Amino acid sequence: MARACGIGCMGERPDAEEATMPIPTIRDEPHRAVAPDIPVEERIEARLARIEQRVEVGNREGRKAGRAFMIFAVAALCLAMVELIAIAAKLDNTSTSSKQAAPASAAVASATAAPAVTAAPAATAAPVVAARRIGVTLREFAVVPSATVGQAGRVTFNVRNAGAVTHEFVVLRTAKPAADLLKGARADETGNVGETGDLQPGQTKTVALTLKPGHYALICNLPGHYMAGQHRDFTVR
Ligand SMILES: [Cu+2]
Repeated sequence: MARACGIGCMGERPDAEEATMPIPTIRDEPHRAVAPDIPVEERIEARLARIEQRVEVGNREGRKAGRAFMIFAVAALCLAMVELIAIAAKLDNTSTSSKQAAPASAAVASATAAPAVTAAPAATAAPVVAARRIGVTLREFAVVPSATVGQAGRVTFNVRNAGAVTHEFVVLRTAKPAADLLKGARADETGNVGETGDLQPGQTKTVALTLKPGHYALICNLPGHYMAGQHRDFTVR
């Protein structure tokens, strides 16, 4: 009896042969039942074969489901691995960035510390920072700018007469030293690039000038004031 071995023999047949074989259904049974000429043994055998086939179909479906589950499980595992790697990378990044943060803050500390070190000699020496806004104090008989070096371009002079008499503020572009401009009783105003006009005691006026690099003289040219020493050298870089 070829079929007697049952479920255990299923592996003997190749899958391709199984696939082409028609699978009998329960609806076939009444036809067989109305044929009493078929011997009982054969009918049992046929029924066994059908049961076997059904079991096998079930098995195949089960295997398919198993394979699908395996694919799903592998995919899930892959996703989990990818996520784990991503988290590990993120952790690594944060640890390296925190490592980099330390030198960065150290650099900031040194950067802020550096001017403090250089500030001490700068305070004793003449100011060398090219300024765009310069405060100027006028008094008898001096011109006192907050900086003697201006930055080329737009320079704003905020001029205040801190004296007891009227003064003026004149900017001359000249190669000569501010003390060497005397022509008669006053300074030669050749190269005048701007001035405030008369400033009464306590008065303040702002003059914004576009200055090219070079040497300048800041003076008050009211009668006798320049000769009295009311002038100052100024440089634009
Ligand atoms: Cu003056």
